[in-house]
Amino acid sequence: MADIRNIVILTGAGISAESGIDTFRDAGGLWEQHRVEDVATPEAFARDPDLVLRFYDMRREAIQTKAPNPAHRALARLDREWEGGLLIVTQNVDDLHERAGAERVLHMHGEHLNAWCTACDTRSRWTGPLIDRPDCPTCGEPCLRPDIVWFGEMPYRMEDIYAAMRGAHLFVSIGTSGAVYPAAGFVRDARSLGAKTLELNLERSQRSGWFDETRLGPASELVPSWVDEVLSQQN
Ligand code: BJW
Repeated sequence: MADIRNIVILTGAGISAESGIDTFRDAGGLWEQHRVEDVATPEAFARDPDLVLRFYDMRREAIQTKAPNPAHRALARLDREWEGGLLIVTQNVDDLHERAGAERVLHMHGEHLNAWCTACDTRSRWTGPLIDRPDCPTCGEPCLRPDIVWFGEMPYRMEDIYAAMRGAHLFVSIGTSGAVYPAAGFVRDARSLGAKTLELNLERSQRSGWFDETRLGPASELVPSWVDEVLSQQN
């Protein structure tokens, strides 16, 4: 740890599971109630916008009733206390990292609490429903959609992510199955750029073989103890 200064952390649905937010691919995960291709592609939105808007309205409302868990709080502590570079790249569209107090957070798959106006291309904070086609607060057109990166769309801020990866000494992946690209390939990218790689997950993921080390257990236990370890090396 002594030679580690810059850290990139990738989080996935597993970090929010113990806050009561369903993961995508575990038993009981979201896609069992709604098929991914019915809701998470631009084609699905064009075909059946009411289904997609209702699905996201339901989830936008639900996340606002959830609270950060010890894993989110541990990363927020790391963000406050770590003197080196740090970027928390989250695939999650909830706001639990921010509500725990983390600031160096990048949402590569968008955010439930934003709406994107396809008429004027602005994003607005949005906590209510979209099903009734409210007007965009900027241009007045009723063209708001969830600010979520769907399959086939480009994830956000890839240049910022790769800039952080190029300087990273350690890449840590927390609670993600490694099923969805480009995030699934970050571990391979990080390794080829010279970073050490660590996975924290409830069970082995599709990408476990690509990590230098994998630790298995619930994020609410693994993440606080890893953060203690990292910060104790700094002091
Ligand atoms: C715990 C735990 C606990 C549980 N403690 N752990 C063929 C080959 C390769 C790629 C493609 C291909 N065909 C198409 C593609 C590209 C496509 C893709 O990857 N498809 C795959 C299905 C193959 N990707 C895209 O289209 C992306 N865009 C893109 O590629 O653009 C082009 C590009 C090119 C070059 C560079 C850059 C870009 C866009 C992907 C958008 C993903 N969107 C979603 C839906 C958002 C909508 C919504 O929220 O409703 O984002 S998909 C869904 O999966 C969501 C998640 O962010 C993402 C990842 O899921 P995650 O977080 O890993 O969750 P799970 O459920 O899979 O796993 C949970 C994990 O937690 C498990 O491992 C558990 O063990 C663990 N866990 N409890 C710790 N308590």
